[in-house]
Amino acid sequence: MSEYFENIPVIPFGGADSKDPLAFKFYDPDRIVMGKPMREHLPFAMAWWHNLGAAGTDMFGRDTADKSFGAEKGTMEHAKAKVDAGFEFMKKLGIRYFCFHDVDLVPEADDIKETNRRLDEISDYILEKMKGTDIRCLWGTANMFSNPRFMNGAGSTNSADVFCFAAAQVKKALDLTIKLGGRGYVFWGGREGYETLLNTDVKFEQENIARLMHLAVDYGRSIGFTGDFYIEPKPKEPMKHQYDFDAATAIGFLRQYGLDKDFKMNIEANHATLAGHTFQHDLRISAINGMLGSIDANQGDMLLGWDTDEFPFNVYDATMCMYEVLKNGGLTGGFNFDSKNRRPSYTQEDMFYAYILGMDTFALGLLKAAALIEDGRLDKFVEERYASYRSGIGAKIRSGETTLAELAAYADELGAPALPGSGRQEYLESIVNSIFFG
Ligand code: XLS
Ligand code: NI
Ligand code: NI
Repeated sequence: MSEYFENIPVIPFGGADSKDPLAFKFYDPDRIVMGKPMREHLPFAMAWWHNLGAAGTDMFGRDTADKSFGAEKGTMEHAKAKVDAGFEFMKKLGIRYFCFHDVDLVPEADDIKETNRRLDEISDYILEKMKGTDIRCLWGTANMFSNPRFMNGAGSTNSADVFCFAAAQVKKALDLTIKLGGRGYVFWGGREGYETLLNTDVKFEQENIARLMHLAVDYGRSIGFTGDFYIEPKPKEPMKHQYDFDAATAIGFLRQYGLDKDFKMNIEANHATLAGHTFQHDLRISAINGMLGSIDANQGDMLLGWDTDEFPFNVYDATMCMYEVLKNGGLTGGFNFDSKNRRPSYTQEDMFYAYILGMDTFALGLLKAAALIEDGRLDKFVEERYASYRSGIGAKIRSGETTLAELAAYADELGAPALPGSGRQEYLESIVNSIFFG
């Protein structure tokens, strides 16, 4: 088949007033924002698993969408049809990156040698497709959570044999990532956690996860991988408790085991909210630790307690995300739409509408975040808020040139401090609204 999405044109930029559902309203790749074209601010990626794989199945019902792309599922012919459809999709939307798990690319065989042979075949095929395009891999990863062998985890498994299979998959997925020009390699520890502490040696398991990561770094560097490794934190699901709970926990883990030079965070919006944080919180924590690497762009549902992986629609959240990204000087990674259509949005058009929504939401977020920064009132307020540390006793505290006794003496003399100044939250929120809608 030469074209899979026959009724879909190359998606143009139509502008905010456009009523064309198959046009971007805000994503204008060439538009310059703070000195750089939008496309460079927003390296968007297609998630192979959701876009070419997920077909609407949930716990209560089977597929609603047809993702066969004209081939029989579970065959190499289907794997290749997915490549063809995926590249057509990315080209039509102007998306320059994709992300994959090993078993998103080919059907897994019973024997790992055969799976790896299939992976060689499909990656040759993808390389061919990449020729003459600027489409590259953003990051690759190994699926170490679907196969029953990983029921007790991969790095954290109680079985040394399973640990070896995890190592084998990481090795192969790293080979593929490098072959496809990947910028990064992700560890999402879906089953690296526990259901009950009654059967779990947490210290042992965490040491082994770190061991697997060290082995991956050593191997990756030895074959010339210069990109970043990422941890993608998530607090739970499928396990009751996942060790990479949130950015702060994952960063502490990386430092404890000497992995912090090679790893950064891949922050997923829906994971941050599952951890009881805002998306912006986990981005900020990563950024201030020099570890904001990449983003899984999606959103959750306030009323549902799991990873619903919705396409990002919330412009406030996207704006605060882009605010963090701009302040971080960009990302070494990109924006992977780890998002899926809702089950009743099962047509081909819906696949495009979803990406148009997501890309427009982040384009709007970029524009509004740039406006917030250029306006300057938020930055100025924050700067002034800490002014008491710029001179006198405050400056001494910051430079470490004081003692607890000196500070106590200072407090004695003062008797009581003045109240520390209003936080002005409502005023600041109204600035944000005026920038959004003014
Ligand atoms: C699942 C994760 C997963 C990772 C890649 O919740 O988001 O899709 O992004 O393994
Ligand atoms: Ni997720
Ligand atoms: Ni993800």
